Amino acid sequence: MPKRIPRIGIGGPVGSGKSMLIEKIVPVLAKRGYRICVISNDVISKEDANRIRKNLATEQGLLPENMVIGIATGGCPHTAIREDPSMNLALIEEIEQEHTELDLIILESGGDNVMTTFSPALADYFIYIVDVSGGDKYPRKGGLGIESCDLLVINKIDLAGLINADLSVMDRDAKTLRKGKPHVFVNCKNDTGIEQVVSHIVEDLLFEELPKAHYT
Ligand SMILES: Nc1nc2c(ncn2[C@@H]2O[C@H](COP(=O)(O)OP(=O)(O)OP(=O)(O)O)[C@@H](O)[C@H]2O)c(=O)[nH]1
Ligand SMILES: [Mg+2]
Repeated sequence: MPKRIPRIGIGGPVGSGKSMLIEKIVPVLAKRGYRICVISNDVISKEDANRIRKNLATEQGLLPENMVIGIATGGCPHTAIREDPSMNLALIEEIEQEHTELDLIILESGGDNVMTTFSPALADYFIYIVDVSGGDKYPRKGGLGIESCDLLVINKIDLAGLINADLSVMDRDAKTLRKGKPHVFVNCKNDTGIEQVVSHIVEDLLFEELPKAHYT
């Protein structure tokens, strides 16, 4: 029986920065020695997977090209990660049999609404990412994603001033709503908060600072 490779599920509204967060955390994790596979779910296209592969595999050589896989789910994004995750689970089963060397699988959900969650059968650690451009009423308005995720990422803080989003309000409301579970303010454009996100992943999911070997 192949080992279960730890899995992170990343969900959030359309355009909140799910793919870019992956493009930022993978280099940090890969440089620490973790061997990673990325599965990017999209409703119709495989555009995100192609972009992530080009950036992380082709240009940076941080993982093999075949370790970035696109799934065009064809239906509601949350169906493919919660109600019927069979497409993702079948793919993961194949990966777990053929790539026992892997330390981590990162799953990106297609962009969705505030009720996004991953089936526990699919993801062991759930990152929900919103961006400030929806206004500082998020995270106060809640929703399953914001409330139930293991780590809430509040992205695009560089844009806060442009839309009068008060980060201290978001900080206060995230603390209240999430009852102390962690959140991190991030700017994917200049890497603010990325190390913090990686620290949470290592401390809460991977449990080891320096694993065995590098891919290359
Ligand atoms: N200013 C700013 N732009 C960002 C930041 N993070 C991501 N973006 C931009 O936001 C846009 C959407 O980012 P993606 O990573 O494609 O978002 P996504 O959530 O994967 O989008 P879908 O998968 O299509 O739902 C892109 O144009 C990014 O360049 C950030 O921290 N600041
Ligand atoms: Mg994306």
